[in-house]
Amino acid sequence: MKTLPATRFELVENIYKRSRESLQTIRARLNRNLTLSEKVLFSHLSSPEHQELAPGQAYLSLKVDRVIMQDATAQMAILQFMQSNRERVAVPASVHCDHLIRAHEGASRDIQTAIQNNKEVYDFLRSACSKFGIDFWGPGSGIIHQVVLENYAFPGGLMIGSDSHTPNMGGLGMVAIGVGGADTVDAMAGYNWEVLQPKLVGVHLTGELKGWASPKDIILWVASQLTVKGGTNRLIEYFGPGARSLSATGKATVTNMGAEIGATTSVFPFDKQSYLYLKATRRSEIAELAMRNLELLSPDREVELNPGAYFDQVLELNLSTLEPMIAGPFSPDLVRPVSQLKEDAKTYGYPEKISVALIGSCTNSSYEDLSRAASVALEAKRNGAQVEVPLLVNPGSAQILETTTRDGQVESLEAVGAKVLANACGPCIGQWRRDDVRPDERNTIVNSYNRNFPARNDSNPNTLAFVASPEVVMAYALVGTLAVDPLNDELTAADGTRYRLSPPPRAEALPLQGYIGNGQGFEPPAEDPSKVQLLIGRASERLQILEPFEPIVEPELAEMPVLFKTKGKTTTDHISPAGLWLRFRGHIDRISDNLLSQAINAWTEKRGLTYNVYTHEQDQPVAKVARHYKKLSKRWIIVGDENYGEGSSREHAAMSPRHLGAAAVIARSFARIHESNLKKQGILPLTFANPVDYEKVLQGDVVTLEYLRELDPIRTINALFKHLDGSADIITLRHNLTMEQLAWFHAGSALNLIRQQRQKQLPIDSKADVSQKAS
Ligand code: MIC
Ligand code: SF4
Repeated sequence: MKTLPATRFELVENIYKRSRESLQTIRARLNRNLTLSEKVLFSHLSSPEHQELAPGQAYLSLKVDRVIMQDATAQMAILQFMQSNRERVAVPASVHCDHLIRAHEGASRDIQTAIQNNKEVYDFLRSACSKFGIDFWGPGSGIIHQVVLENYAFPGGLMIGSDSHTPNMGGLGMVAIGVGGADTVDAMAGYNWEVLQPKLVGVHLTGELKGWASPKDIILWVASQLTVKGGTNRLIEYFGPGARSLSATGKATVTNMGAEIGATTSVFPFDKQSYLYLKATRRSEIAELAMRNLELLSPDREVELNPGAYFDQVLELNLSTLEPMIAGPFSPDLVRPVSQLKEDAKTYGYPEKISVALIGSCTNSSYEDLSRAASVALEAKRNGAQVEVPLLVNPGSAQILETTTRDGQVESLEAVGAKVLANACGPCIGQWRRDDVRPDERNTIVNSYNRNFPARNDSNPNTLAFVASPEVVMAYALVGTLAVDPLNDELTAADGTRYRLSPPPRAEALPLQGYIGNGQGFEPPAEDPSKVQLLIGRASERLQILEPFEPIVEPELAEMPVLFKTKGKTTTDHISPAGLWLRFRGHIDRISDNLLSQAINAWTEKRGLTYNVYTHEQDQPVAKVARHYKKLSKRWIIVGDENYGEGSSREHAAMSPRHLGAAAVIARSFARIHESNLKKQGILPLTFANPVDYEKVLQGDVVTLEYLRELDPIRTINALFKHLDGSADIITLRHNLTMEQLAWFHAGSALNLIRQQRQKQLPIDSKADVSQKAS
């Protein structure tokens, strides 16, 4: 029988032991009570005695317990890991094949198609995992965050993952942080990993969810309070009796979507519910161990009694008064109660007819989620109703699908017309072959995913996506329009029966008969890695061995053209769209053709088109102009608006600009992961000291940047912007690079620095370039 994967008991035991020792040192230093997140972060410090502690200022150097990657980001992560010249990963790690499966004909056919179409990528990842000691989860096993929650997450641990929704594991008391692939390489190559010490936001939950309200509404409410940039460099810690009333998977929904407000991560204390979840997912020993170590896994008692003294900001939410919410279009913080949407649709002219409803994704596809949606479906069925619009369901994992098939939820959903897709990201990341609307048709969709940026789900910027809980999405599928409030209005079934939906009962959080179906698609690494050959084709259009980036030298910073100035929201989906481009995630040159193709040009308002400073041609694709500058050996810059790089962890949004010649991105402000990705890849992320100076950047400008030789204490740089009419502006910019990050820039990238350091340590004969071994 195949051994099922798991986090080893001894590993967790050692981590708790080490945590206890580190916390003793920290308590002696700080002499005050600690929040849960402080306990977990500080207990993972590489040097608890000497680490400078200053929220919002100090970089914490941390020992990571586990790394997770998904197939769309693992390719670059592993290609970079190969540059580090290490033979095995230094910490436990896993790769999950979930992003490359395209939804079209239903689960099993779509998985077969994916296996054929992505063969070389899967072969590469499988062989690399086997060789480097990484657990591999093949297509059909499930979505990374669900599978990791089911198998690897444990309370009090520190995990990083090359996906922004890694904080999902905060539902189980783990501090889990989304990062770019280059960061995962730090940990996998055996180095400490650094993150800016976040400020702390406490969310005090009281009361209990009632009626239609669900965990999704908690995070939508928090998003409405903090907005998409309000969580930047902040860690959100939930606590209080309301927190203890939520299931582990419900908590994971909340922490998962902390990514939508840019939070470093979010976390809940370990409690009875987390204990039960661990037990139900074959981890009784770890559950008992966690119970015995409760003080490491929950805040000190005084924190709950007097939160204002321990958090930089405290939000109060009484769950008993929470209403079901819906967010959108185009931004996850555009939130209102469901009861207000029909009016908003009229006021703002949203297309009322819903074209498709979708349930699932890593955020909302637990046993409890599908059970609640299935209860709504059952009630509708009893009233003779069917869905009015297509309803697509992507379960989170093989375990969820098999268990809910056995227990009847899948049948209830199918009975009203739902179609079950593969256990994968599917339409959540634009892997959706949509035949029902024209590619640019204005239309409305409703889903239980987490993001609703333009063009995300179906590459169509005219699709308006609204995000709500699975049960609310199910209700909308039954009415097919935003013009009806499905939770309060009277509904009519196809045969004319009038009925009202009653709120679904609180569902079982865990299956009474236990979970089944875990471990499908799992492949452990090889016992003898020397026998494994890396499979990477030479002429592949999907995979390209990475060449180290050349350092940017001082003379190159003179008279650099502004390639593009973005206006408004510029998420990583605008900078490096996913969907069809996921195909090229392992090929830096091919994927770079998508650069900024969804971003709005601040001068012309046109999407993805820009001006060539040298040929004076207007409305050219951004990548084409960048390639022209590269050919002329000119470095260039991007100018961004607020919260530039919001959303995902995909480092392609930093690597493509680097590959095509960017030296800097100057923005009003940055999202955390993207800013860090830029630094890692050797691009300077700079902000306007005076944000209104953004307005001074004109089409056709060339910029000369002061070279960052060493850290200037006030951390400003001057930039000379020369305009086409011969006038010029000197603009003061800020940077927040540390000495070490500046060294990345000087080396050409963080990885170049790792390689240099490692080459100094290695004996000559083990310095062979991995690229030559690959065939
Ligand atoms: C997303 O939800 O945007 C993604 C796709 O999961 C990304 C990762 C990626 O682009 O591969 C994320 O959230 O980091
Ligand atoms: Fe996949 Fe969507 Fe979750 Fe990203 S948010 S990991 S695309 S399911």
